Amino acid sequence: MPKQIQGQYQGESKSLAIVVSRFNSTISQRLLEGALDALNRHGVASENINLYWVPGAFEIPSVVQQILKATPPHAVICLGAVIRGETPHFDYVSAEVTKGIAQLGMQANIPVIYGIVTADTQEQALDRSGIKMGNKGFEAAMSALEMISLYQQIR
Ligand code: INI
Repeated sequence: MPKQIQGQYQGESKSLAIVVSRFNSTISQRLLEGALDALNRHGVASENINLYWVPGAFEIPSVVQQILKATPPHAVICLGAVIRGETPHFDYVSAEVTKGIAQLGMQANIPVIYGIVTADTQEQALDRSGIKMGNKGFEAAMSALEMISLYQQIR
């Protein structure tokens, strides 16, 4: 039987940074509520959560980079919504934020969690932020706790 290593959902004495974009704020506010709910239910003290607001999803990676350089928490959760609409802006913004978060996650010693909803329509985005298909913010926070624990076990 192989030794199996997996993360636990243990929030006590864990510190988290949440970087959330104001663009499409109806959605990002819901993602934030989901994330805070998950963290609260798993024992993360609210004074151990720092919330950073940025104008749009494009700005998320650069702020995460600053957080990583300053005093890194146990994990960073990135939340935002990129909606296709009718401009090619969607493709640029969604590609950059996705690539940026992935690169930072690879370089950092802490988990950097991708909680960005990318959707064709606002309705689809709402579905993924608590209406029909779960809340991606809640899921991102759960992933953060699991990954913190997994990183600690690897060390
Ligand atoms: N920012 C988002 O977070 N979501 C979007 O859907 C979006 N679209 O499609 O334009 C968006 N654009 C703004 C962008 O993130 C930057 O804030 C802006 O370009 C300034 O750098």
